[in-house]
Amino acid sequence: INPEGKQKVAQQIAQKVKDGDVLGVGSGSTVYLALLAIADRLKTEQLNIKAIPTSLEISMFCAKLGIPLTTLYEHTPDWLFDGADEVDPNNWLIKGRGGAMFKEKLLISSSPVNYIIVDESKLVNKLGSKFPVPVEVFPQALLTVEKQLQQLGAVDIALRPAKGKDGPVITENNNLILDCKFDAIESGLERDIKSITGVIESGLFQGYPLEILNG
Ligand code: DER
Repeated sequence: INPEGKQKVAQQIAQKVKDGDVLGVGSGSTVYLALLAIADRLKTEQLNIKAIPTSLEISMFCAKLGIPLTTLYEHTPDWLFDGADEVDPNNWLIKGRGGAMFKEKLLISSSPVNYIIVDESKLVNKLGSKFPVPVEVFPQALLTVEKQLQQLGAVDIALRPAKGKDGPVITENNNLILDCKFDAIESGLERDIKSITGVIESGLFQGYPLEILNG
């Protein structure tokens, strides 16, 4: 992890903010740095901006920083910034270490411009080499989804455990997360995973219009 790199891209994002922007705001620690940099600008500039958050923790942080919140009911984003766990040479991503990949993908797919802010530790030649692909699953569908993920080539599937409470992580959509390791991630895998009934979303992003900002 390169703190200077993360700080650099955070500043780059803050400099992109214009008066009137509705921002899609992803989740994770790099996004936190970008929000701090944006809040710094708000201290000295009149910027009428709104943030559409992708998680409870981001909503709370924006509120704490005085960055006004809005929702997809009222706006779609003018542009978005978010982090990633892995980026490969195709600009495919693995996201979802933070468990917010449903709203992250919803916002990314509703935003015309998407900046993915990373440091070089996130860049990989082979997607899946450092992180599993998280899959959000309707709880009662767990067994049937697991079987079908294995048929898609998942070689190791783990129910994500909660920290600070017994039992599994429960997402903001009241679902569970299966962390899935694949030996190879080919084109179409995101679509195949999503086509399994009981799968809500995955943290695999293939073919989205993304601009990678690497500190
Ligand atoms: O959970 C997510 O998708 C986050 O964006 C994550 O992948 C990046 O988090 P980081 O900036 O803390 O590494």
